[in-house]
Amino acid sequence: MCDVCGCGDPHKVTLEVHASLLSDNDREAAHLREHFVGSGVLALNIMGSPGSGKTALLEATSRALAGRLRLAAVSGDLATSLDAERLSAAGVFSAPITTGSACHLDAAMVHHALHEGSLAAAVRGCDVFFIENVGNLVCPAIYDLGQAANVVVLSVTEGVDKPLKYPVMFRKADLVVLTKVDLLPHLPGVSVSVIRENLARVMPSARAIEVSATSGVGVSAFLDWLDARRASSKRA
Ligand SMILES: Nc1nc2c(ncn2[C@@H]2O[C@H](COP(=O)(O)OP(=O)(O)O)[C@@H](O)[C@H]2O)c(=O)[nH]1
Ligand SMILES: [Mg+2]
Ligand SMILES: [Zn+2]
Ligand SMILES: [Zn+2]
Ligand SMILES: [Zn+2]
Repeated sequence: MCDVCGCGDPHKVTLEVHASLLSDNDREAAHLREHFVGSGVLALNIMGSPGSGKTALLEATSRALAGRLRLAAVSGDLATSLDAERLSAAGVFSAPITTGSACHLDAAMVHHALHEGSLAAAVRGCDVFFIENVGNLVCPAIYDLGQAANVVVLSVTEGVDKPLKYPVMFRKADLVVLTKVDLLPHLPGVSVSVIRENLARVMPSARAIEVSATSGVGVSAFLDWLDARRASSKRA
């Protein structure tokens, strides 16, 4: 799928090339982190499967905040600016990053977007910068984007086993947002307590909240987490 990280063809991208790509990325991510920390912005890497509800969570967050925090975002997808348009309509200053064939965002893509047009000023002046990654539970986990924390969005419609099947992603999560809980009555095979047990098996200190972006249930728990992260970043 991706000829940058080599996930589509392990013969094309050798281990050495891969290691050097990651160290280039780490340098660029360190520079991005200086941007974010220097401007007092909480940068979050929002990851999860396609359709898990990443954009919907950010839309619901913006609506629930009703202007209390200034929000900016980039949305990564292979094609289209649909998510950035949705976020703009929900009151988030947003820009798309179209990756073409890459199945993840890397620090250079985010840095490039940051220095384009009016996004740089918006990010400098915002409280929280959401980096909505390409929908994928594998490759986005290995690219540092200079973020302060990783949020993994996991919808209950994906089944209970995903933490066990994609442990690298969940191990790196600072917060898991279990979304679409309004659909649980229609999913007799899905138990939130089993999802939580599976998260605990792969996450060092599992932290998960339950949200429905559609009904708004649980969005306030995400706002509380945002406030706590902002406070701890400021102290640091
Ligand atoms: N019922 C329900 N549907 C949701 C919820 N969150 C997202 N969706 C729907 O799931 C689909 C994918 O959501 P989207 O935000 O585009 O997912 P993304 O690809 O991860 O950004 C859309 O049709 C949303 O309306 C939720 O909490 N409850
Ligand atoms: Mg999206
Ligand atoms: Zn990949
Ligand atoms: Zn990739
Ligand atoms: Zn720069």
